Amino acid sequence: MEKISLWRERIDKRLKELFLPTYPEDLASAMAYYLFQPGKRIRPIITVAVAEVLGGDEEDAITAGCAVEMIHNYSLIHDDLPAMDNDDLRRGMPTCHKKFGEAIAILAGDALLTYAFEVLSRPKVFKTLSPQEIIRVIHIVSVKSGIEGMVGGQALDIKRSADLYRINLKKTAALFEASFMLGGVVSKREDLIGGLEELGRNFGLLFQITDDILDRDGYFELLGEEEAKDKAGEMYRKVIDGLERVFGSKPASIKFLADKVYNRVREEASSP
Ligand code: GRG
Repeated sequence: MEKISLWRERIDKRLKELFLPTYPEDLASAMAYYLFQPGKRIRPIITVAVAEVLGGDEEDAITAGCAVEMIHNYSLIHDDLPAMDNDDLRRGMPTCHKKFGEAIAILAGDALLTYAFEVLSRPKVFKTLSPQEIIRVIHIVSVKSGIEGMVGGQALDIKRSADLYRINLKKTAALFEASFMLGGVVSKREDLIGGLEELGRNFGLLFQITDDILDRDGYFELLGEEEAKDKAGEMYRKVIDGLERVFGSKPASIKFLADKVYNRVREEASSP
């Protein structure tokens, strides 16, 4: 979809404008390493897609989404570390700690997380948001990325101390909840925030289940291929039904994103 490619280009451009660190050189390079690799940018794309449907300022949505993208990339740096998944490759390239060493990779993750909040609170970074709305953005991003959200989910995952649903709800879906909710805040539609949060939750769970099916772990291991695919179908339908409930229609751009995520396993199903 043409519009989504254009949003992705604008997100990449805005990330470059917002990202200013240059010193210490190795730390700045390690922070930039994942952030400027060609990721899908699905989280900021969701924020701008929601804002477009609700009449919010797209550039402000992109800015808020860029902060979430920084947090997403910090989480990948830390997730790849020897103390966590101990991965050598990410997106087909050496992981951050393989390239820069473990200590710098830890610090790069820390600095990218902190930098997201520096960006969100930077003077005049938003054109249309009041100070209260900016605090609302910061609060949503904090809650969804911290102990109540992604970091809490990662801890549950490491300890295997909750069921897969609860782990995924926090580890993966929380940042998607933030992405949908931020589109609502930028559009000054506080009345829709609960619905957007639920939509983000279901979208995030769909994203994680399809990822598990492709990687043959998580839900794939727990339920087997057929049931995991049924579960993905169930989550997809929840997303599509949620669109109608929240927006009163099925916005083509958001439906396109849900289709793209779900099609990853639909196509899988038809491949030998
Ligand atoms: C270390 C605090 C901390 C959290 C880690 C994101 C995460 C939590 C772990 C990564 C491993 C994993 C399977 C996460 C589930 C979410 C997921 C599939 C992330 C990958 O996101 P994509 O596909 O990545 O959007 P790109 O490369 O497109 O940016």
